Amino acid sequence: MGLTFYGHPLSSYCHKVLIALYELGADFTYRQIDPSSQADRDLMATLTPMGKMPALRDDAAGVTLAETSIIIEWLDRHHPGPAPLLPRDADAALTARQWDRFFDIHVMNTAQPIVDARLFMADGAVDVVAPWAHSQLDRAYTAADRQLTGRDWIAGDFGMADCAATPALFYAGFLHPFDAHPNLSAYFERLLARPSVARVLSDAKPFLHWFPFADLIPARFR
Ligand SMILES: N[C@@H](CCC(=O)N[C@@H](CS)C(=O)NCC(=O)O)C(=O)O
Repeated sequence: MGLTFYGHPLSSYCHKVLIALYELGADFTYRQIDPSSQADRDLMATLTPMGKMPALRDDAAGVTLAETSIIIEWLDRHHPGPAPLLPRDADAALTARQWDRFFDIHVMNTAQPIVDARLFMADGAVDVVAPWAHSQLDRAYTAADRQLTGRDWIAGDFGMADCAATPALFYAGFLHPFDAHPNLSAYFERLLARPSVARVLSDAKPFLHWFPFADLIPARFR
């Protein structure tokens, strides 16, 4: 009886939850999903509405959870670690949720169509979707850089929004670098220095060659 995490070491959204699990020091079983296995895809379809990774099963509570932000909020509430991942103050928690949504929607989900175009669409699709994605990522990087003025973390103490920011910036940064944004670049280095993040990225290394733009991944991550 305990926590079971269903996911894969390459998956950006799995990184987000794994970072939270490691930050909390949670004891959990890692059930690695094989995306090429129909049985595993069927399993994910029983665990989450869209069959997407990750999922979390909490046997003691008898619940199975989908959606990374919901999973992290559950973990923070029922399996707290040394420091909270969301502020206990309800209004401060809204700010943390806002920046969590920001990185999922305006960075991660904005970069993803470039990857999907390469993986799943006809020749030339990348050239169709990429210009819009690049322009939206510019807007998002500018906004995040401004928010990070005078801050170490995106919304108060390190927390859920920083868990979201890490994989979003990791993968989006390969496709649309953010070196021109000094606060964002320094923030990303601070994220990389956390042991939770180092562990997740180290575990992803054997799979990074699956990323369809693997040639854009800097040597330090491979
Ligand atoms: N909004 C979801 C997104 C999850 C998601 O997109 N997961 C990806 C892996 S990073 C996935 O399972 N993709 C496979 C698919 O779309 O079938 C969350 O926060 O959990």
